[in-house]
Amino acid sequence: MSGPVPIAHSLEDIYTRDALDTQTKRWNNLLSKFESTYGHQPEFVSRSPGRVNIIGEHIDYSLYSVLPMAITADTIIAVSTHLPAPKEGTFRIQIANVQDSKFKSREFDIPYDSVDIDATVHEWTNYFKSGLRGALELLRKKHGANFKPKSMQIVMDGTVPAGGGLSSSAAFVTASALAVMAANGEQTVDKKELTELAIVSERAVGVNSGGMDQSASVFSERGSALFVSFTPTLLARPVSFPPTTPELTFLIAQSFVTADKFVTGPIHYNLRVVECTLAAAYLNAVLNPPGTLLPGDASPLGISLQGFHETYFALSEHNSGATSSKSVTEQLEQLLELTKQTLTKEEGYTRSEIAAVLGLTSTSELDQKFTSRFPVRAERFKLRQRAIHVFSEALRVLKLMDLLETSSSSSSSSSSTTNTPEDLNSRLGALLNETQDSCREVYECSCEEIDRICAIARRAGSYGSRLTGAGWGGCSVHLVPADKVNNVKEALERKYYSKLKLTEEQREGAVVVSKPGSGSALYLGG
Ligand code: NG1
Ligand code: MG
Repeated sequence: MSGPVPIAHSLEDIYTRDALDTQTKRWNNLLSKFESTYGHQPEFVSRSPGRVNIIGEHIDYSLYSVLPMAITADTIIAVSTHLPAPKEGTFRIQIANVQDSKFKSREFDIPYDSVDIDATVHEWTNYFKSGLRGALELLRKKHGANFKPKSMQIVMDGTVPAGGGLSSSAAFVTASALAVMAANGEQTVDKKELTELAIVSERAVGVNSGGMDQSASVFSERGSALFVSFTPTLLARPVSFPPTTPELTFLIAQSFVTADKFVTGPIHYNLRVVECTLAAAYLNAVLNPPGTLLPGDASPLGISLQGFHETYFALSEHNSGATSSKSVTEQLEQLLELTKQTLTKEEGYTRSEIAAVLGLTSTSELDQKFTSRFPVRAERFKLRQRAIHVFSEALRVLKLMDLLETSSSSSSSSSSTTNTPEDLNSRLGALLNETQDSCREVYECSCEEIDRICAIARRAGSYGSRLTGAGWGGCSVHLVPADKVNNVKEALERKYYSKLKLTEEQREGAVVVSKPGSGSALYLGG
Protein backbone atom coordinates (compact mmCIF):
# COMPACT_ATOMS: atom_id res chain seq x y z
CA MET A 1 0.00 0.00 0.00
CA SER A 2 2.83 2.33 -0.72
CA GLY A 3 2.65 4.65 -3.69
CA PRO A 4 1.96 8.36 -3.93
CA VAL A 5 -0.03 10.51 -1.49
CA PRO A 6 -3.53 10.77 -3.01
CA ILE A 7 -4.69 13.93 -4.74
CA ALA A 8 -8.13 15.03 -3.55
CA HIS A 9 -10.49 17.07 -5.71
CA SER A 10 -13.33 17.35 -3.24
CA LEU A 11 -13.73 17.05 0.50
CA GLU A 12 -15.69 13.84 -0.06
CA ASP A 13 -12.40 12.28 -1.11
CA ILE A 14 -11.07 13.05 2.36
CA TYR A 15 -13.79 12.91 5.01
CA THR A 16 -16.57 10.53 5.95
CA ARG A 17 -20.08 11.77 5.19
CA ASP A 18 -20.95 12.61 8.79
CA ALA A 19 -17.97 14.99 8.98
CA LEU A 20 -18.60 16.83 5.70
CA ASP A 21 -20.70 19.76 6.95
CA THR A 22 -18.34 20.74 9.71
CA GLN A 23 -15.29 20.26 7.54
CA THR A 24 -16.70 22.29 4.64
CA LYS A 25 -17.25 25.24 6.98
CA ARG A 26 -13.79 24.89 8.37
CA TRP A 27 -12.10 24.69 4.96
CA ASN A 28 -14.04 27.73 3.78
CA ASN A 29 -12.86 29.56 6.83
CA LEU A 30 -9.25 28.59 6.04
CA LEU A 31 -9.61 29.88 2.47
CA SER A 32 -11.11 33.18 3.52
CA LYS A 33 -8.44 33.64 6.16
CA PHE A 34 -5.87 33.05 3.44
CA GLU A 35 -7.51 35.59 1.17
CA SER A 36 -7.77 38.23 3.90
CA THR A 37 -4.15 37.70 4.96
CA TYR A 38 -2.46 37.63 1.56
CA GLY A 39 -5.02 39.18 -0.79
CA HIS A 40 -5.34 36.20 -3.11
CA GLN A 41 -6.39 32.54 -3.15
CA PRO A 42 -4.07 29.65 -2.23
CA GLU A 43 -2.89 27.24 -4.92
CA PHE A 44 -3.44 24.06 -2.94
CA VAL A 45 -4.04 22.64 0.53
CA SER A 46 -2.09 19.82 2.16
CA ARG A 47 -3.78 17.70 4.80
CA SER A 48 -2.61 15.19 7.39
CA PRO A 49 -4.62 13.68 10.26
CA GLY A 50 -3.95 12.87 13.90
CA ARG A 51 -4.20 9.31 15.07
CA VAL A 52 -5.32 7.15 17.91
CA ASN A 53 -3.29 4.10 18.78
CA ILE A 54 -5.33 0.94 19.25
CA ILE A 55 -2.51 -1.22 20.57
CA GLY A 56 1.30 -1.22 20.63
CA GLU A 57 2.14 1.54 23.08
CA HIS A 58 5.69 2.81 23.52
CA ILE A 59 7.17 0.12 21.33
CA ASP A 60 7.55 1.91 18.00
CA TYR A 61 10.89 3.40 19.03
CA SER A 62 12.05 -0.11 19.92
CA LEU A 63 11.04 -0.97 16.33
CA TYR A 64 8.16 -3.33 17.16
CA SER A 65 4.96 -3.27 15.12
CA VAL A 66 1.97 -1.19 16.18
CA LEU A 67 -1.71 -0.81 15.27
CA PRO A 68 -2.94 2.81 15.10
CA MET A 69 -5.66 4.41 13.01
CA ALA A 70 -6.13 7.92 11.65
CA ILE A 71 -8.86 10.13 13.08
CA THR A 72 -10.88 12.90 11.46
CA ALA A 73 -9.10 15.71 13.31
CA ASP A 74 -6.20 16.98 11.22
CA THR A 75 -3.88 19.75 10.11
CA ILE A 76 -4.72 21.58 6.90
CA ILE A 77 -2.23 23.94 5.29
CA ALA A 78 -3.19 26.36 2.51
CA VAL A 79 -0.27 27.45 0.34
CA SER A 80 0.64 29.93 -2.36
CA THR A 81 4.04 30.37 -3.96
CA HIS A 82 3.26 33.78 -5.51
CA LEU A 83 5.79 35.55 -3.40
CA PRO A 84 8.99 37.06 -4.73
CA ALA A 85 12.21 35.74 -3.23
CA PRO A 86 13.95 38.13 -0.83
CA LYS A 87 17.68 38.60 -1.24
CA GLU A 88 19.83 36.28 -3.36
CA GLY A 89 20.38 32.83 -1.84
CA THR A 90 17.36 32.92 0.46
CA PHE A 91 13.65 32.19 0.32
CA ARG A 92 10.82 33.61 2.39
CA ILE A 93 8.19 31.85 4.48
CA GLN A 94 5.14 33.79 5.66
CA ILE A 95 3.06 31.68 7.98
CA ALA A 96 -0.20 32.37 9.80
CA ASN A 97 -2.62 30.31 11.84
CA VAL A 98 -6.42 30.40 11.82
CA GLN A 99 -6.18 30.65 15.60
CA ASP A 100 -4.08 33.78 15.37
CA SER A 101 -4.60 35.01 18.91
CA LYS A 102 -2.90 31.87 20.19
CA PHE A 103 -0.39 31.30 17.39
CA LYS A 104 1.16 34.51 16.09
CA SER A 105 1.98 35.05 12.42
CA ARG A 106 5.64 34.87 11.48
CA GLU A 107 7.94 35.65 8.59
CA PHE A 108 11.30 33.99 8.02
CA ASP A 109 13.99 34.56 5.43
CA ILE A 110 15.86 31.31 5.16
CA PRO A 111 19.14 30.53 3.38
CA TYR A 112 18.74 27.90 0.64
CA ASP A 113 20.87 25.36 2.40
CA SER A 114 20.01 25.55 6.11
CA VAL A 115 16.79 25.74 8.08
CA ASP A 116 17.59 26.86 11.58
CA ILE A 117 15.37 25.41 14.32
CA ASP A 118 15.78 26.44 17.93
CA ALA A 119 14.42 23.40 19.77
CA THR A 120 15.03 25.06 23.14
CA VAL A 121 12.09 27.40 22.65
CA HIS A 122 8.51 26.26 22.43
CA GLU A 123 7.41 27.86 19.18
CA TRP A 124 4.52 26.63 17.05
CA THR A 125 6.28 27.25 13.73
CA ASN A 126 9.09 24.85 14.73
CA TYR A 127 6.85 22.00 13.57
CA PHE A 128 6.47 23.61 10.17
CA LYS A 129 10.21 24.24 9.99
CA SER A 130 11.00 20.65 10.86
CA GLY A 131 8.80 19.44 7.98
CA LEU A 132 10.41 22.09 5.78
CA ARG A 133 13.91 20.97 6.67
CA GLY A 134 13.14 17.30 5.97
CA ALA A 135 11.42 18.06 2.66
CA LEU A 136 14.29 20.27 1.48
CA GLU A 137 16.79 17.53 2.22
CA LEU A 138 14.77 15.17 0.05
CA LEU A 139 14.41 17.78 -2.71
CA ARG A 140 18.14 18.41 -2.66
CA LYS A 141 18.76 14.69 -2.98
CA LYS A 142 16.50 14.64 -6.02
CA HIS A 143 17.54 17.86 -7.73
CA GLY A 144 21.09 18.41 -6.56
CA ALA A 145 22.72 20.69 -4.02
CA ASN A 146 21.93 23.86 -5.98
CA PHE A 147 18.21 23.40 -5.61
CA LYS A 148 16.40 26.71 -4.97
CA PRO A 149 13.40 26.38 -2.64
CA LYS A 150 10.29 28.40 -3.46
CA SER A 151 9.05 31.13 -1.14
CA MET A 152 5.70 30.28 0.43
CA GLN A 153 2.68 32.01 1.93
CA ILE A 154 0.87 29.76 4.36
CA VAL A 155 -2.20 29.59 6.55
CA MET A 156 -2.68 26.55 8.72
CA ASP A 157 -5.51 25.18 10.81
CA GLY A 158 -5.18 22.29 13.23
CA THR A 159 -7.99 20.47 15.01
CA VAL A 160 -5.94 17.79 16.73
CA PRO A 161 -5.67 18.90 20.36
CA ALA A 162 -2.04 19.61 21.30
CA GLY A 163 -0.61 17.49 24.10
CA GLY A 164 -3.66 15.27 23.94
CA GLY A 165 -2.00 12.06 22.82
CA LEU A 166 -3.57 12.22 19.35
CA SER A 167 -0.41 13.31 17.68
CA SER A 168 -1.01 16.88 16.62
CA SER A 169 2.73 17.12 16.06
CA ALA A 170 2.94 14.37 13.44
CA ALA A 171 -0.13 15.77 11.68
CA PHE A 172 1.53 19.19 11.50
CA VAL A 173 4.98 17.95 10.50
CA THR A 174 3.74 15.60 7.76
CA ALA A 175 1.29 18.17 6.37
CA SER A 176 4.13 20.73 6.35
CA ALA A 177 6.58 18.45 4.56
CA LEU A 178 3.90 17.57 2.02
CA ALA A 179 3.12 21.26 1.48
CA VAL A 180 6.79 22.06 0.87
CA MET A 181 7.14 19.20 -1.61
CA ALA A 182 4.07 20.34 -3.54
CA ALA A 183 5.10 24.01 -3.43
CA ASN A 184 8.34 22.98 -5.09
CA GLY A 185 6.62 21.23 -7.96
CA GLU A 186 6.37 17.69 -6.56
CA GLN A 187 2.75 16.70 -6.71
CA THR A 188 3.60 13.03 -6.72
CA VAL A 189 4.94 12.46 -3.24
CA ASP A 190 5.80 8.92 -2.24
CA LYS A 191 4.08 7.96 1.02
CA LYS A 192 7.06 6.06 2.35
CA GLU A 193 9.50 8.86 1.56
CA LEU A 194 7.20 11.40 3.19
CA THR A 195 6.78 9.27 6.31
CA GLU A 196 10.47 8.57 6.70
CA LEU A 197 11.44 12.19 6.33
CA ALA A 198 8.74 13.25 8.80
CA ILE A 199 9.96 10.74 11.40
CA VAL A 200 13.50 12.06 11.24
CA SER A 201 12.37 15.71 11.04
CA GLU A 202 10.16 15.52 14.07
CA ARG A 203 13.14 14.51 16.15
CA ALA A 204 14.55 17.96 15.40
CA VAL A 205 11.84 19.52 17.55
CA GLY A 206 13.06 18.01 20.79
CA VAL A 207 11.55 14.54 21.07
CA ASN A 208 13.19 11.22 20.33
CA SER A 209 10.01 9.89 18.76
CA GLY A 210 9.28 6.58 17.10
CA GLY A 211 7.58 6.29 13.72
CA MET A 212 4.03 5.28 14.51
CA ASP A 213 2.35 8.67 14.31
CA GLN A 214 3.81 9.78 11.02
CA SER A 215 3.04 6.37 9.46
CA ALA A 216 -0.55 6.49 10.68
CA SER A 217 -0.94 10.06 9.50
CA VAL A 218 0.35 9.38 5.99
CA PHE A 219 -0.73 5.80 5.17
CA SER A 220 -4.15 5.39 6.79
CA GLU A 221 -7.14 4.45 4.68
CA ARG A 222 -10.71 5.31 5.50
CA GLY A 223 -12.50 2.53 7.37
CA SER A 224 -9.38 0.60 8.40
CA ALA A 225 -6.85 0.51 11.17
CA LEU A 226 -3.21 0.33 10.09
CA PHE A 227 -0.65 -2.34 10.93
CA VAL A 228 2.76 -0.67 10.82
CA SER A 229 6.05 -2.54 11.00
CA PHE A 230 9.44 -0.87 11.02
CA THR A 231 11.89 -3.65 10.16
CA PRO A 232 13.48 -4.62 7.87
CA THR A 233 11.80 -1.62 6.26
CA LEU A 234 8.79 0.57 6.93
CA LEU A 235 5.60 -1.23 5.88
CA ALA A 236 1.99 -0.32 6.51
CA ARG A 237 -1.14 -2.24 5.64
CA PRO A 238 -4.82 -1.68 6.39
CA VAL A 239 -6.50 -4.01 8.87
CA SER A 240 -10.24 -4.41 9.35
CA PHE A 241 -12.11 -5.02 12.54
CA PRO A 242 -14.83 -7.65 12.25
CA PRO A 243 -18.26 -6.32 11.36
CA THR A 244 -20.40 -7.14 14.37
CA THR A 245 -23.89 -6.29 15.52
CA PRO A 246 -23.93 -4.04 17.43
CA GLU A 247 -21.03 -2.38 15.66
CA LEU A 248 -17.73 -2.03 17.51
CA THR A 249 -16.66 1.58 17.97
CA PHE A 250 -13.59 3.36 19.22
CA LEU A 251 -14.40 6.00 21.76
CA ILE A 252 -11.74 8.58 22.48
CA ALA A 253 -11.92 10.29 25.84
CA GLN A 254 -9.74 13.23 26.86
CA SER A 255 -8.35 13.39 30.38
CA PHE A 256 -7.62 17.13 30.12
CA VAL A 257 -4.33 16.44 31.80
CA THR A 258 -1.91 18.10 29.40
CA ALA A 259 1.24 16.11 28.93
CA ASP A 260 3.77 18.21 27.11
CA LYS A 261 6.68 16.12 25.92
CA PHE A 262 8.63 19.26 25.24
CA VAL A 263 8.58 20.12 28.95
CA THR A 264 8.60 16.68 30.58
CA GLY A 265 10.75 14.80 28.03
CA PRO A 266 13.74 14.46 30.36
CA ILE A 267 11.72 12.56 32.97
CA HIS A 268 9.12 10.90 30.77
CA TYR A 269 9.22 10.26 27.03
CA ASN A 270 12.88 10.81 26.19
CA LEU A 271 13.88 8.97 29.36
CA ARG A 272 11.87 5.92 28.29
CA VAL A 273 13.60 5.96 24.89
CA VAL A 274 16.96 5.99 26.65
CA GLU A 275 15.92 3.24 29.08
CA CYS A 276 14.79 0.97 26.23
CA THR A 277 18.01 1.62 24.31
CA LEU A 278 20.12 0.90 27.39
CA ALA A 279 18.11 -2.27 28.06
CA ALA A 280 18.94 -3.44 24.51
CA ALA A 281 22.63 -2.69 24.99
CA TYR A 282 22.70 -4.36 28.42
CA LEU A 283 20.92 -7.55 27.27
CA ASN A 284 23.25 -7.69 24.29
CA ALA A 285 26.33 -7.39 26.52
CA VAL A 286 25.16 -10.12 28.88
CA LEU A 287 23.36 -12.57 26.59
CA ASN A 288 25.23 -12.38 23.30
CA PRO A 289 28.85 -13.53 22.81
CA PRO A 290 31.43 -10.99 24.02
CA GLY A 291 32.08 -8.24 21.52
CA THR A 292 28.75 -8.60 19.67
CA LEU A 293 27.70 -5.24 18.29
CA LEU A 294 24.04 -4.60 17.67
CA PRO A 295 23.38 -3.49 14.10
CA GLY A 296 22.63 0.22 13.71
CA ASP A 297 18.97 0.75 12.86
CA ALA A 298 16.25 3.34 12.40
CA SER A 299 15.40 3.70 16.10
CA PRO A 300 16.04 7.13 17.68
CA LEU A 301 19.39 6.19 19.25
CA GLY A 302 20.42 3.71 16.57
CA ILE A 303 20.08 0.42 18.48
CA SER A 304 16.87 -1.15 19.69
CA LEU A 305 15.31 -4.01 21.64
CA GLN A 306 14.05 -5.38 18.33
CA GLY A 307 17.61 -5.27 16.99
CA PHE A 308 18.76 -7.20 20.05
CA HIS A 309 15.92 -9.69 19.51
CA GLU A 310 16.97 -10.37 15.90
CA THR A 311 20.64 -10.61 16.74
CA TYR A 312 20.07 -12.92 19.68
CA PHE A 313 18.12 -15.50 17.69
CA ALA A 314 20.31 -15.21 14.61
CA LEU A 315 23.41 -15.90 16.73
CA SER A 316 21.89 -18.76 18.68
CA GLU A 317 20.85 -20.40 15.42
CA HIS A 318 24.29 -19.86 14.03
CA ASN A 319 25.94 -21.35 17.10
CA SER A 320 23.70 -24.37 17.26
CA GLY A 321 23.92 -24.90 13.51
CA ALA A 322 20.15 -25.38 13.38
CA THR A 323 17.48 -23.11 12.02
CA SER A 324 15.19 -22.12 14.79
CA SER A 325 11.63 -23.17 14.31
CA LYS A 326 10.47 -20.69 16.91
CA SER A 327 7.69 -18.34 15.93
CA VAL A 328 8.08 -14.66 16.78
CA THR A 329 5.54 -15.20 19.55
CA GLU A 330 7.66 -17.94 21.08
CA GLN A 331 10.77 -15.81 20.71
CA LEU A 332 9.12 -12.93 22.54
CA GLU A 333 7.99 -15.29 25.31
CA GLN A 334 11.54 -16.53 25.67
CA LEU A 335 12.89 -12.97 25.72
CA LEU A 336 10.50 -12.13 28.55
CA GLU A 337 11.91 -15.00 30.61
CA LEU A 338 15.50 -14.06 29.77
CA THR A 339 14.83 -10.44 30.75
CA LYS A 340 13.44 -11.48 34.11
CA GLN A 341 16.51 -13.64 34.78
CA THR A 342 19.05 -11.12 33.49
CA LEU A 343 17.74 -7.76 34.60
CA THR A 344 16.99 -8.58 38.21
CA LYS A 345 17.23 -5.16 39.81
CA GLU A 346 13.71 -3.89 40.45
CA GLU A 347 15.08 -0.61 41.79
CA GLY A 348 16.84 0.15 38.50
CA TYR A 349 20.47 0.48 37.41
CA THR A 350 22.84 3.37 38.02
CA ARG A 351 24.96 4.91 35.29
CA SER A 352 28.12 3.28 36.63
CA GLU A 353 26.51 -0.17 36.84
CA ILE A 354 25.41 0.08 33.22
CA ALA A 355 28.73 1.54 32.01
CA ALA A 356 30.61 -1.35 33.62
CA VAL A 357 28.48 -4.00 31.90
CA LEU A 358 28.72 -2.25 28.55
CA GLY A 359 32.50 -2.04 28.90
CA LEU A 360 32.55 1.75 28.83
CA THR A 361 35.34 3.55 30.62
CA SER A 362 33.21 6.14 32.40
CA THR A 363 29.69 7.34 33.02
CA SER A 364 30.43 10.37 30.88
CA GLU A 365 31.08 8.06 27.95
CA LEU A 366 27.69 6.53 28.67
CA ASP A 367 26.05 9.98 28.74
CA GLN A 368 27.86 10.96 25.60
CA LYS A 369 26.55 7.92 23.75
CA PHE A 370 23.00 7.80 25.01
CA THR A 371 21.82 11.07 26.50
CA SER A 372 23.71 13.85 24.76
CA ARG A 373 21.12 14.67 22.09
CA PHE A 374 18.19 14.87 24.47
CA PRO A 375 19.01 15.19 28.14
CA VAL A 376 17.30 12.98 30.71
CA ARG A 377 16.97 13.37 34.45
CA ALA A 378 17.30 10.10 36.37
CA GLU A 379 19.59 8.50 38.93
CA ARG A 380 18.48 4.98 38.06
CA PHE A 381 17.28 3.45 34.83
CA LYS A 382 14.54 0.84 35.13
CA LEU A 383 15.80 -1.50 32.45
CA ARG A 384 13.95 -4.57 33.73
CA GLN A 385 10.50 -3.00 33.76
CA ARG A 386 10.94 -1.22 30.43
CA ALA A 387 12.12 -4.33 28.58
CA ILE A 388 9.32 -6.40 30.11
CA HIS A 389 6.74 -3.89 28.93
CA VAL A 390 8.17 -3.73 25.43
CA PHE A 391 8.40 -7.50 24.85
CA SER A 392 4.97 -8.14 26.39
CA GLU A 393 3.36 -5.29 24.44
CA ALA A 394 4.90 -6.55 21.19
CA LEU A 395 3.30 -9.91 22.03
CA ARG A 396 -0.10 -8.32 22.65
CA VAL A 397 0.00 -6.66 19.24
CA LEU A 398 0.62 -10.04 17.61
CA LYS A 399 -2.14 -11.65 19.67
CA LEU A 400 -4.61 -8.95 18.65
CA MET A 401 -3.67 -9.27 14.98
CA ASP A 402 -4.09 -13.01 15.32
CA LEU A 403 -7.59 -12.62 16.76
CA LEU A 404 -8.57 -10.28 13.92
CA GLU A 405 -7.12 -12.53 11.26
CA THR A 406 -8.67 -15.76 12.58
CA SER A 407 -12.02 -14.07 13.00
CA SER A 408 -12.04 -12.78 9.44
CA SER A 409 -10.95 -16.13 7.98
CA SER A 410 -13.48 -18.08 10.04
CA SER A 411 -16.32 -15.72 9.16
CA SER A 412 -15.54 -15.97 5.45
CA SER A 413 -15.28 -19.76 5.45
CA SER A 414 -18.24 -22.00 6.04
CA SER A 415 -16.57 -23.86 8.89
CA SER A 416 -18.37 -23.45 12.16
CA THR A 417 -16.61 -21.46 14.81
CA THR A 418 -16.83 -21.72 18.54
CA ASN A 419 -16.13 -18.00 18.97
CA THR A 420 -19.18 -15.84 19.26
CA PRO A 421 -18.71 -12.14 18.40
CA GLU A 422 -19.15 -11.45 22.10
CA ASP A 423 -16.19 -13.75 22.89
CA LEU A 424 -14.09 -12.07 20.27
CA ASN A 425 -14.89 -8.58 21.51
CA SER A 426 -14.09 -9.55 25.08
CA ARG A 427 -10.79 -11.01 24.01
CA LEU A 428 -9.86 -7.94 21.98
CA GLY A 429 -10.86 -5.76 24.93
CA ALA A 430 -8.90 -7.89 27.39
CA LEU A 431 -5.72 -7.22 25.41
CA LEU A 432 -6.35 -3.47 25.57
CA ASN A 433 -6.90 -3.75 29.31
CA GLU A 434 -3.65 -5.68 29.71
CA THR A 435 -1.85 -2.92 27.85
CA GLN A 436 -3.25 -0.39 30.29
CA ASP A 437 -2.09 -2.51 33.26
CA SER A 438 1.38 -2.72 31.79
CA CYS A 439 1.50 1.01 31.03
CA ARG A 440 0.41 1.81 34.57
CA GLU A 441 2.41 -0.73 36.58
CA VAL A 442 5.43 -1.57 34.49
CA TYR A 443 6.12 1.28 32.08
CA GLU A 444 4.79 3.95 34.45
CA CYS A 445 3.35 6.14 31.73
CA SER A 446 -0.26 6.39 32.87
CA CYS A 447 -1.66 8.80 35.44
CA GLU A 448 -4.34 8.65 38.07
CA GLU A 449 -6.93 10.46 35.91
CA ILE A 450 -6.53 8.08 32.96
CA ASP A 451 -6.74 5.09 35.30
CA ARG A 452 -9.97 6.48 36.67
CA ILE A 453 -11.43 7.11 33.20
CA CYS A 454 -10.64 3.53 32.18
CA ALA A 455 -12.28 2.09 35.28
CA ILE A 456 -15.44 4.17 34.74
CA ALA A 457 -15.68 3.23 31.06
CA ARG A 458 -15.23 -0.49 31.69
CA ARG A 459 -17.95 -0.48 34.32
CA ALA A 460 -20.27 1.25 31.84
CA GLY A 461 -19.76 -1.34 29.10
CA SER A 462 -16.38 -0.85 27.44
CA TYR A 463 -14.69 -4.13 26.47
CA GLY A 464 -11.26 -2.59 26.77
CA SER A 465 -9.95 0.79 27.91
CA ARG A 466 -6.49 2.25 27.96
CA LEU A 467 -4.36 5.32 27.48
CA THR A 468 -3.38 6.08 23.92
CA GLY A 469 -0.25 7.87 22.73
CA ALA A 470 2.58 8.76 25.04
CA GLY A 471 0.46 8.91 28.20
CA TRP A 472 1.09 10.78 31.46
CA GLY A 473 -2.21 12.45 30.61
CA GLY A 474 -3.70 13.06 27.19
CA CYS A 475 -6.24 10.70 25.71
CA SER A 476 -7.71 7.30 26.33
CA VAL A 477 -9.25 4.86 23.85
CA HIS A 478 -12.16 2.51 24.54
CA LEU A 479 -13.53 -0.42 22.58
CA VAL A 480 -17.27 -0.03 22.98
CA PRO A 481 -20.24 -1.71 21.27
CA ALA A 482 -22.44 0.91 19.62
CA ASP A 483 -25.34 0.20 21.98
CA LYS A 484 -23.19 1.07 25.00
CA VAL A 485 -21.69 4.30 23.70
CA ASN A 486 -24.21 6.56 25.42
CA ASN A 487 -23.86 4.63 28.63
CA VAL A 488 -20.12 5.12 28.65
CA LYS A 489 -20.41 8.80 27.70
CA GLU A 490 -22.92 9.47 30.47
CA ALA A 491 -20.87 7.66 33.05
CA LEU A 492 -17.75 9.65 32.13
CA GLU A 493 -19.69 12.89 32.20
CA ARG A 494 -21.20 12.16 35.60
CA LYS A 495 -18.17 10.69 37.32
CA TYR A 496 -15.29 12.52 35.66
CA TYR A 497 -15.98 15.57 33.48
CA SER A 498 -18.60 17.16 35.75
CA LYS A 499 -15.91 17.41 38.41
CA LEU A 500 -13.57 19.49 36.19
CA LYS A 501 -13.95 23.13 35.24
CA LEU A 502 -14.38 22.80 31.50
CA THR A 503 -15.42 25.27 28.85
CA GLU A 504 -18.46 24.45 26.71
CA GLU A 505 -16.13 23.60 23.83
CA GLN A 506 -13.99 21.29 25.94
CA ARG A 507 -17.06 19.53 27.24
CA GLU A 508 -18.35 18.94 23.75
CA GLY A 509 -15.04 17.57 22.53
CA ALA A 510 -14.32 15.50 25.65
CA VAL A 511 -15.57 12.21 24.24
CA VAL A 512 -15.78 11.43 20.55
CA VAL A 513 -16.59 8.28 18.65
CA SER A 514 -13.96 8.06 16.00
CA LYS A 515 -14.24 6.18 12.74
CA PRO A 516 -10.95 5.20 11.09
CA GLY A 517 -10.17 8.12 8.78
CA SER A 518 -8.05 8.59 5.68
CA GLY A 519 -4.40 9.62 5.63
CA SER A 520 -2.49 12.51 4.07
CA ALA A 521 -3.81 14.12 0.89
CA LEU A 522 -3.07 17.02 -1.41
CA TYR A 523 -6.14 19.03 -2.27
CA LEU A 524 -5.87 20.74 -5.62
CA GLY A 525 -9.41 22.03 -5.94
CA GLY A 526 -12.28 20.69 -8.02
P1 NG1 B 1 2.15 11.13 21.05
O1 NG1 B 1 2.45 11.55 22.42
O2 NG1 B 1 0.73 10.79 20.87
O3 NG1 B 1 2.63 12.15 20.06
C1 NG1 B 1 4.24 9.44 21.18
C2 NG1 B 1 5.22 9.22 20.05
C3 NG1 B 1 4.97 7.92 19.30
C4 NG1 B 1 4.85 6.76 20.25
C5 NG1 B 1 3.85 7.09 21.36
C6 NG1 B 1 3.77 6.02 22.42
C7 NG1 B 1 5.95 11.37 19.11
C8 NG1 B 1 5.81 12.30 17.98
N1 NG1 B 1 5.15 10.31 19.10
O4 NG1 B 1 2.96 9.75 20.71
O5 NG1 B 1 6.00 7.71 18.36
O6 NG1 B 1 6.10 6.41 20.78
O7 NG1 B 1 4.17 8.30 22.02
O8 NG1 B 1 3.38 4.80 21.88
O9 NG1 B 1 6.75 11.57 19.99
MG1 MG C 1 3.24 14.21 19.34
